[in-house]
Amino acid sequence: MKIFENLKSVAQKKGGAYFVLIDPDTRKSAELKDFVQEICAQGADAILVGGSLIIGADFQNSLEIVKENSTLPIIIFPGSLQQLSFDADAILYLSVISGRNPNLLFGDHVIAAPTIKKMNIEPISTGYMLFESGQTTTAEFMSNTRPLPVNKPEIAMAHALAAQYMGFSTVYLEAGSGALRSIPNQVVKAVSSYIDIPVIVGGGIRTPEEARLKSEAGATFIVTGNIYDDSENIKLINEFARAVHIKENS
Ligand code: 1GP
Repeated sequence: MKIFENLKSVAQKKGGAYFVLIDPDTRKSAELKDFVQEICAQGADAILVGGSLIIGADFQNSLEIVKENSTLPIIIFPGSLQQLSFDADAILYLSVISGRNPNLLFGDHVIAAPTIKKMNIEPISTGYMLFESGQTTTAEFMSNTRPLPVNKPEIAMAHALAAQYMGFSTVYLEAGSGALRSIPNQVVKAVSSYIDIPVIVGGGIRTPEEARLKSEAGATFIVTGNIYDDSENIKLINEFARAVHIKENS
């Protein structure tokens, strides 16, 4: 558990840690190289790679480029069993606990486990909780599950606590990539203060201020991805990182 333990220490020290998600479909090789270098130079804490549905990109090829250009931990955020690579340091070993799709609760995991062991990448057991966020997201559609309501924090709290009791290392509160609305701060707060394992929050976070409020609400790790589809925004990585690192920049 070296990678995840280190990231928890980073978050503890800085008041939160910031992850940038790379969807391999969104960048050509040359742009990907520059993007990875910017993520590292501008103070993010880890790189996630993956997508609910990858259509055009070659996952392994993208991972190679990320690895060649990164000084940060590289964590696969898998949308499917096809998204595995020797070039990652770790993988979010996701169970979609907000839903009741058996393969995504404990099915694909059985198929992937021997490969993950062979590849020697660190599995980070993650209770993945999809929330409704204003419209159907790719994650929701592809997982064939119903998202959690945002106006009933007690349901989310019970799911997260069950995840902790079952031994998950973390829970991921997910609004879905490009979500109209990110996870409400009061839901982040309700869940984070109710459980003892770290909370990852992502989906639809568009400004550093929004990221800071989630960090202040108790999120341990903040993820953004979509915002950088517009290359103009890449210069904002440092602002996001500083916003999440609330202990260093209060
Ligand atoms: C999606 O939580 C991540 O799985 C990031 O979401 O792309 O909306 O930032 P965005």
